[in-house]
Amino acid sequence: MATQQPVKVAIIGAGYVGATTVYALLLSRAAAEIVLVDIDEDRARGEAMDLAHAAPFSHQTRVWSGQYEDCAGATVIILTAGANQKPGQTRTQLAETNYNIFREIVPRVARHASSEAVLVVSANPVDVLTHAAVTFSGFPPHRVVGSGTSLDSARFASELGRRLQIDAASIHAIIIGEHGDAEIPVWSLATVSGMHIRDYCRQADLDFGDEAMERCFEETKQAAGRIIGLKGATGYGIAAELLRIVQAIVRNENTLLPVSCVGSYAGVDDVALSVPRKVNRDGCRDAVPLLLNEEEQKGLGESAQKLKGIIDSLQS
Ligand code: 6V0
Repeated sequence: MATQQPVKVAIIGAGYVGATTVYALLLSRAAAEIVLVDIDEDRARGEAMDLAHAAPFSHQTRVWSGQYEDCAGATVIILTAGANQKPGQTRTQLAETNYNIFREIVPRVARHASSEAVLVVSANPVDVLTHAAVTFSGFPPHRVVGSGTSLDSARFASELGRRLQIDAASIHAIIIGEHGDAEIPVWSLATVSGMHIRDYCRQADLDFGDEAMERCFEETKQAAGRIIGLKGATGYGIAAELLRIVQAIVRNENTLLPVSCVGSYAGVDDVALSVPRKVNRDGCRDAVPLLLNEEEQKGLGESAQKLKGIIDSLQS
């Protein structure tokens, strides 16, 4: 049996998401070494010291703050540097600021990353920045994985679970498209125990019609904005999602996750958005050929057009 190399993860951006993600990786024993890089070196150093003190209670993980050259040898490099949403702001309003940050940081990461490293993008707007990370790194698109709508999908399954009183883990329900206002709930493929949600509700004598479905999706879509309104930022959900993506990569799992990747969608070329893809040591090469209904297919096209417009305007 081949011996596994100890896993090194680099995280660019030692803010709320970066530090919380290290904490999740640490407690899950997902890496042997984690390096934090930030323009604010004191913040990175402070977070690394604080986090290192959690290691003796969990796992011999080396957590430290470093420079871009320390991305060398990392299996996964998470890009989460940049401005975050303020209350009332949309993700796309962050585009220009964070695109310019990516223009600066991604070539520096790429210069030192190994040819097998996978970049994982979570800074917002995540689809636009996943595309930017491919452009500025020169990596093949499948080696740049955007966190995309995995978190929205988790929120969607949780919201459905809450309403149907079923553990979210037992519900298959995904959101695809933009991680943002143009995201699409794939109701046509949402199932409980292999039964379509509507069939399940009919059999179980539950009242869950069009209006309830609409409200369920609206709750899901508004969740991040509500959390930001209440506490200023979101962090735990995305950190858990990033942990899941890192695990799927380093364990070569072939787990299907709705992640963002540059490709062609609904006839729109060279754009990044989320559909379920196999996540493994190679990144996220294979997309699931989803059987969408007409409305969902139309929504995917609108999402792709919207994102293409933002990407084109930033590139011009
Ligand atoms: P934060 O706590 O302000 O941290 C951002 C960090 O980035 C700070 O430590 C900055 O110093 C650092 N930074 C800024 N510019 C640079 C640079 N040029 N080089 C290196 N480091 C830099 O923000 P937070 O951690 O809350 O959010 C980070 C990003 O993640 C934002 O774009 C959020 O919108 C995004 N999120 C994405 C989510 C998702 O679901 N994909 C969820 C939550 C946040």
